Amino acid sequence: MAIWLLARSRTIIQRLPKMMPCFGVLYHSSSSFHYSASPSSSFLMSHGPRRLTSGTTPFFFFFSRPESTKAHTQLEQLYTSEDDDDQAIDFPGGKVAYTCEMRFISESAEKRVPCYRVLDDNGELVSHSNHVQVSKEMGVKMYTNMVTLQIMDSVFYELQRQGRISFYVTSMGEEAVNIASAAALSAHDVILPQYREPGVLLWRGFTLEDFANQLMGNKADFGKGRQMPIHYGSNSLNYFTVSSPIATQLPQAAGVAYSLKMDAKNACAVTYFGDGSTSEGDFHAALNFAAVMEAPVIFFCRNNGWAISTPVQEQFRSDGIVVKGQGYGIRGIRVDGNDALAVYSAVHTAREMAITESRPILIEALTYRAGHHSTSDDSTKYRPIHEIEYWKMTRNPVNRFKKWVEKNGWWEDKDEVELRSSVKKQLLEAIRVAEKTEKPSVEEIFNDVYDQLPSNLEEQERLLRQAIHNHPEDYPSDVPSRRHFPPISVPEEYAEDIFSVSSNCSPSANGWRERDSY
Ligand SMILES: Cc1ncc(C[n+]2csc(CCOP(=O)(O)OP(=O)(O)O)c2C)c(N)n1
Repeated sequence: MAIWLLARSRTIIQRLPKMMPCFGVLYHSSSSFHYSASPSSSFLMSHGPRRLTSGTTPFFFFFSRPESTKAHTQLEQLYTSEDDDDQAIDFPGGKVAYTCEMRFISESAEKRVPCYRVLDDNGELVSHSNHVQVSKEMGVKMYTNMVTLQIMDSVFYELQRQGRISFYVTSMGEEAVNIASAAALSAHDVILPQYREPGVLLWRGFTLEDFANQLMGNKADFGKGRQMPIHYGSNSLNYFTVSSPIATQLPQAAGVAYSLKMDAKNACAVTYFGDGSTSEGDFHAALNFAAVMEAPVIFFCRNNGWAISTPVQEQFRSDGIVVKGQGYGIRGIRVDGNDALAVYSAVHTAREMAITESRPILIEALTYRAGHHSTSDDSTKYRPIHEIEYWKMTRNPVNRFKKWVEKNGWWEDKDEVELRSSVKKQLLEAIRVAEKTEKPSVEEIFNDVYDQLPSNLEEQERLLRQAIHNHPEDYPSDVPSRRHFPPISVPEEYAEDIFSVSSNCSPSANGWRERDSY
């Protein structure tokens, strides 16, 4: 009887989703790695997370989880056969077949995972290429953005060499990765970047003035001058601010994606990172969390061969990054990152899958960091110049895409000349204005974290102002100081260090506070 009851209750639970859709519905979708269907994007809206409320009853949250995202059912299909049911261990997470063979799983597959491409090096469509169509308008916009990014890189890099900004990072060689991936997304998708994806922000509408303001750390910078150059961010463009510690953006992206899913948004989170970032614990935590929570997030890895001076051969022993997805139950694809059409197609399709099937997707884009790591680096010290030249010339993603738009009759030499001269002009003007714009005032360093400034920060602010007053030659002259402070009282041990330098400036003299700007 007890067994019958147990069996019966199991059947009822299994059938519940069909009887009561609010308990979640089982959907059929392909669990293979080949994806060709284009499911409706309204799927999540109609079948996404549901919240039931009924009078005074408590809240219940139910998520309809597409069958294909359940790792245990996938594993069951992989590792068990229906014939030898009694030859399997019924383990939490699914049955596992027994074997009498002592066989260790190989550390690598016989063949490396192939790389999906659409265009060959001459910008010709490869035969039988399976890709998402790109209109003339889209193709031209992608190309002009790639060129704009190239020009930004060369001009801002020079600016740093001239000492007019303190630091810069180029995206040279990764223009297709930047622009084509951005083009395949919706403006509602939330971006959690590393630092080598300014093209995504450019595509979304961050202006040349916005870039110049951030690099100069002036009053118009959205970050109020608090960050090093290249730490861009924009609330309105759904672009999280770049943070220096690598890979921290990955678990955050899993969380953002989970929140988008809870709100049944027709959007996903997209996070970018380099091959080096996959050695951080955050990469592994993020993938596992996203897989288990079925979070709609695209993990976009720019495998550009190098993490500063560490080549990928010294970074990991796996077949790149794409295979790591499988270890966590995440679908993935390896794509030619220098082929804009392949990147566009892969991201476009990944986005559909992530949202409609509520699942994470891992994309590994094979590309090359054709510039130095940053303006603090000289990459010729650790890699051969001919390797850099090969990627810059033969495998250049911008040239390859240009050939394709030209072959389509969408682009001519005169368009190229006009575009390059107009972008350069706009950029130089943006820099001229940004350079003249006043810096944010000193108090901005202390604002926006606490509602009420705690006493220790108040004290730090006073000390900073004092230091600026005592050493004005070490601080920019265009930093205004507005906040008025009551007379300072400083503990004796600080007083000696800070105030001994200037005789006419003591805590009680207070003369320095009357200056308007430093
Ligand atoms: C947690 C952390 N460790 C180390 C660093 C120093 N660091 C800055 S960039 C970088 C290399 C990152 O390489 P990769 O992720 O491959 O990106 P790429 O620069 O190649 O685009 C390292 C180690 C850091 N910023 N944060």
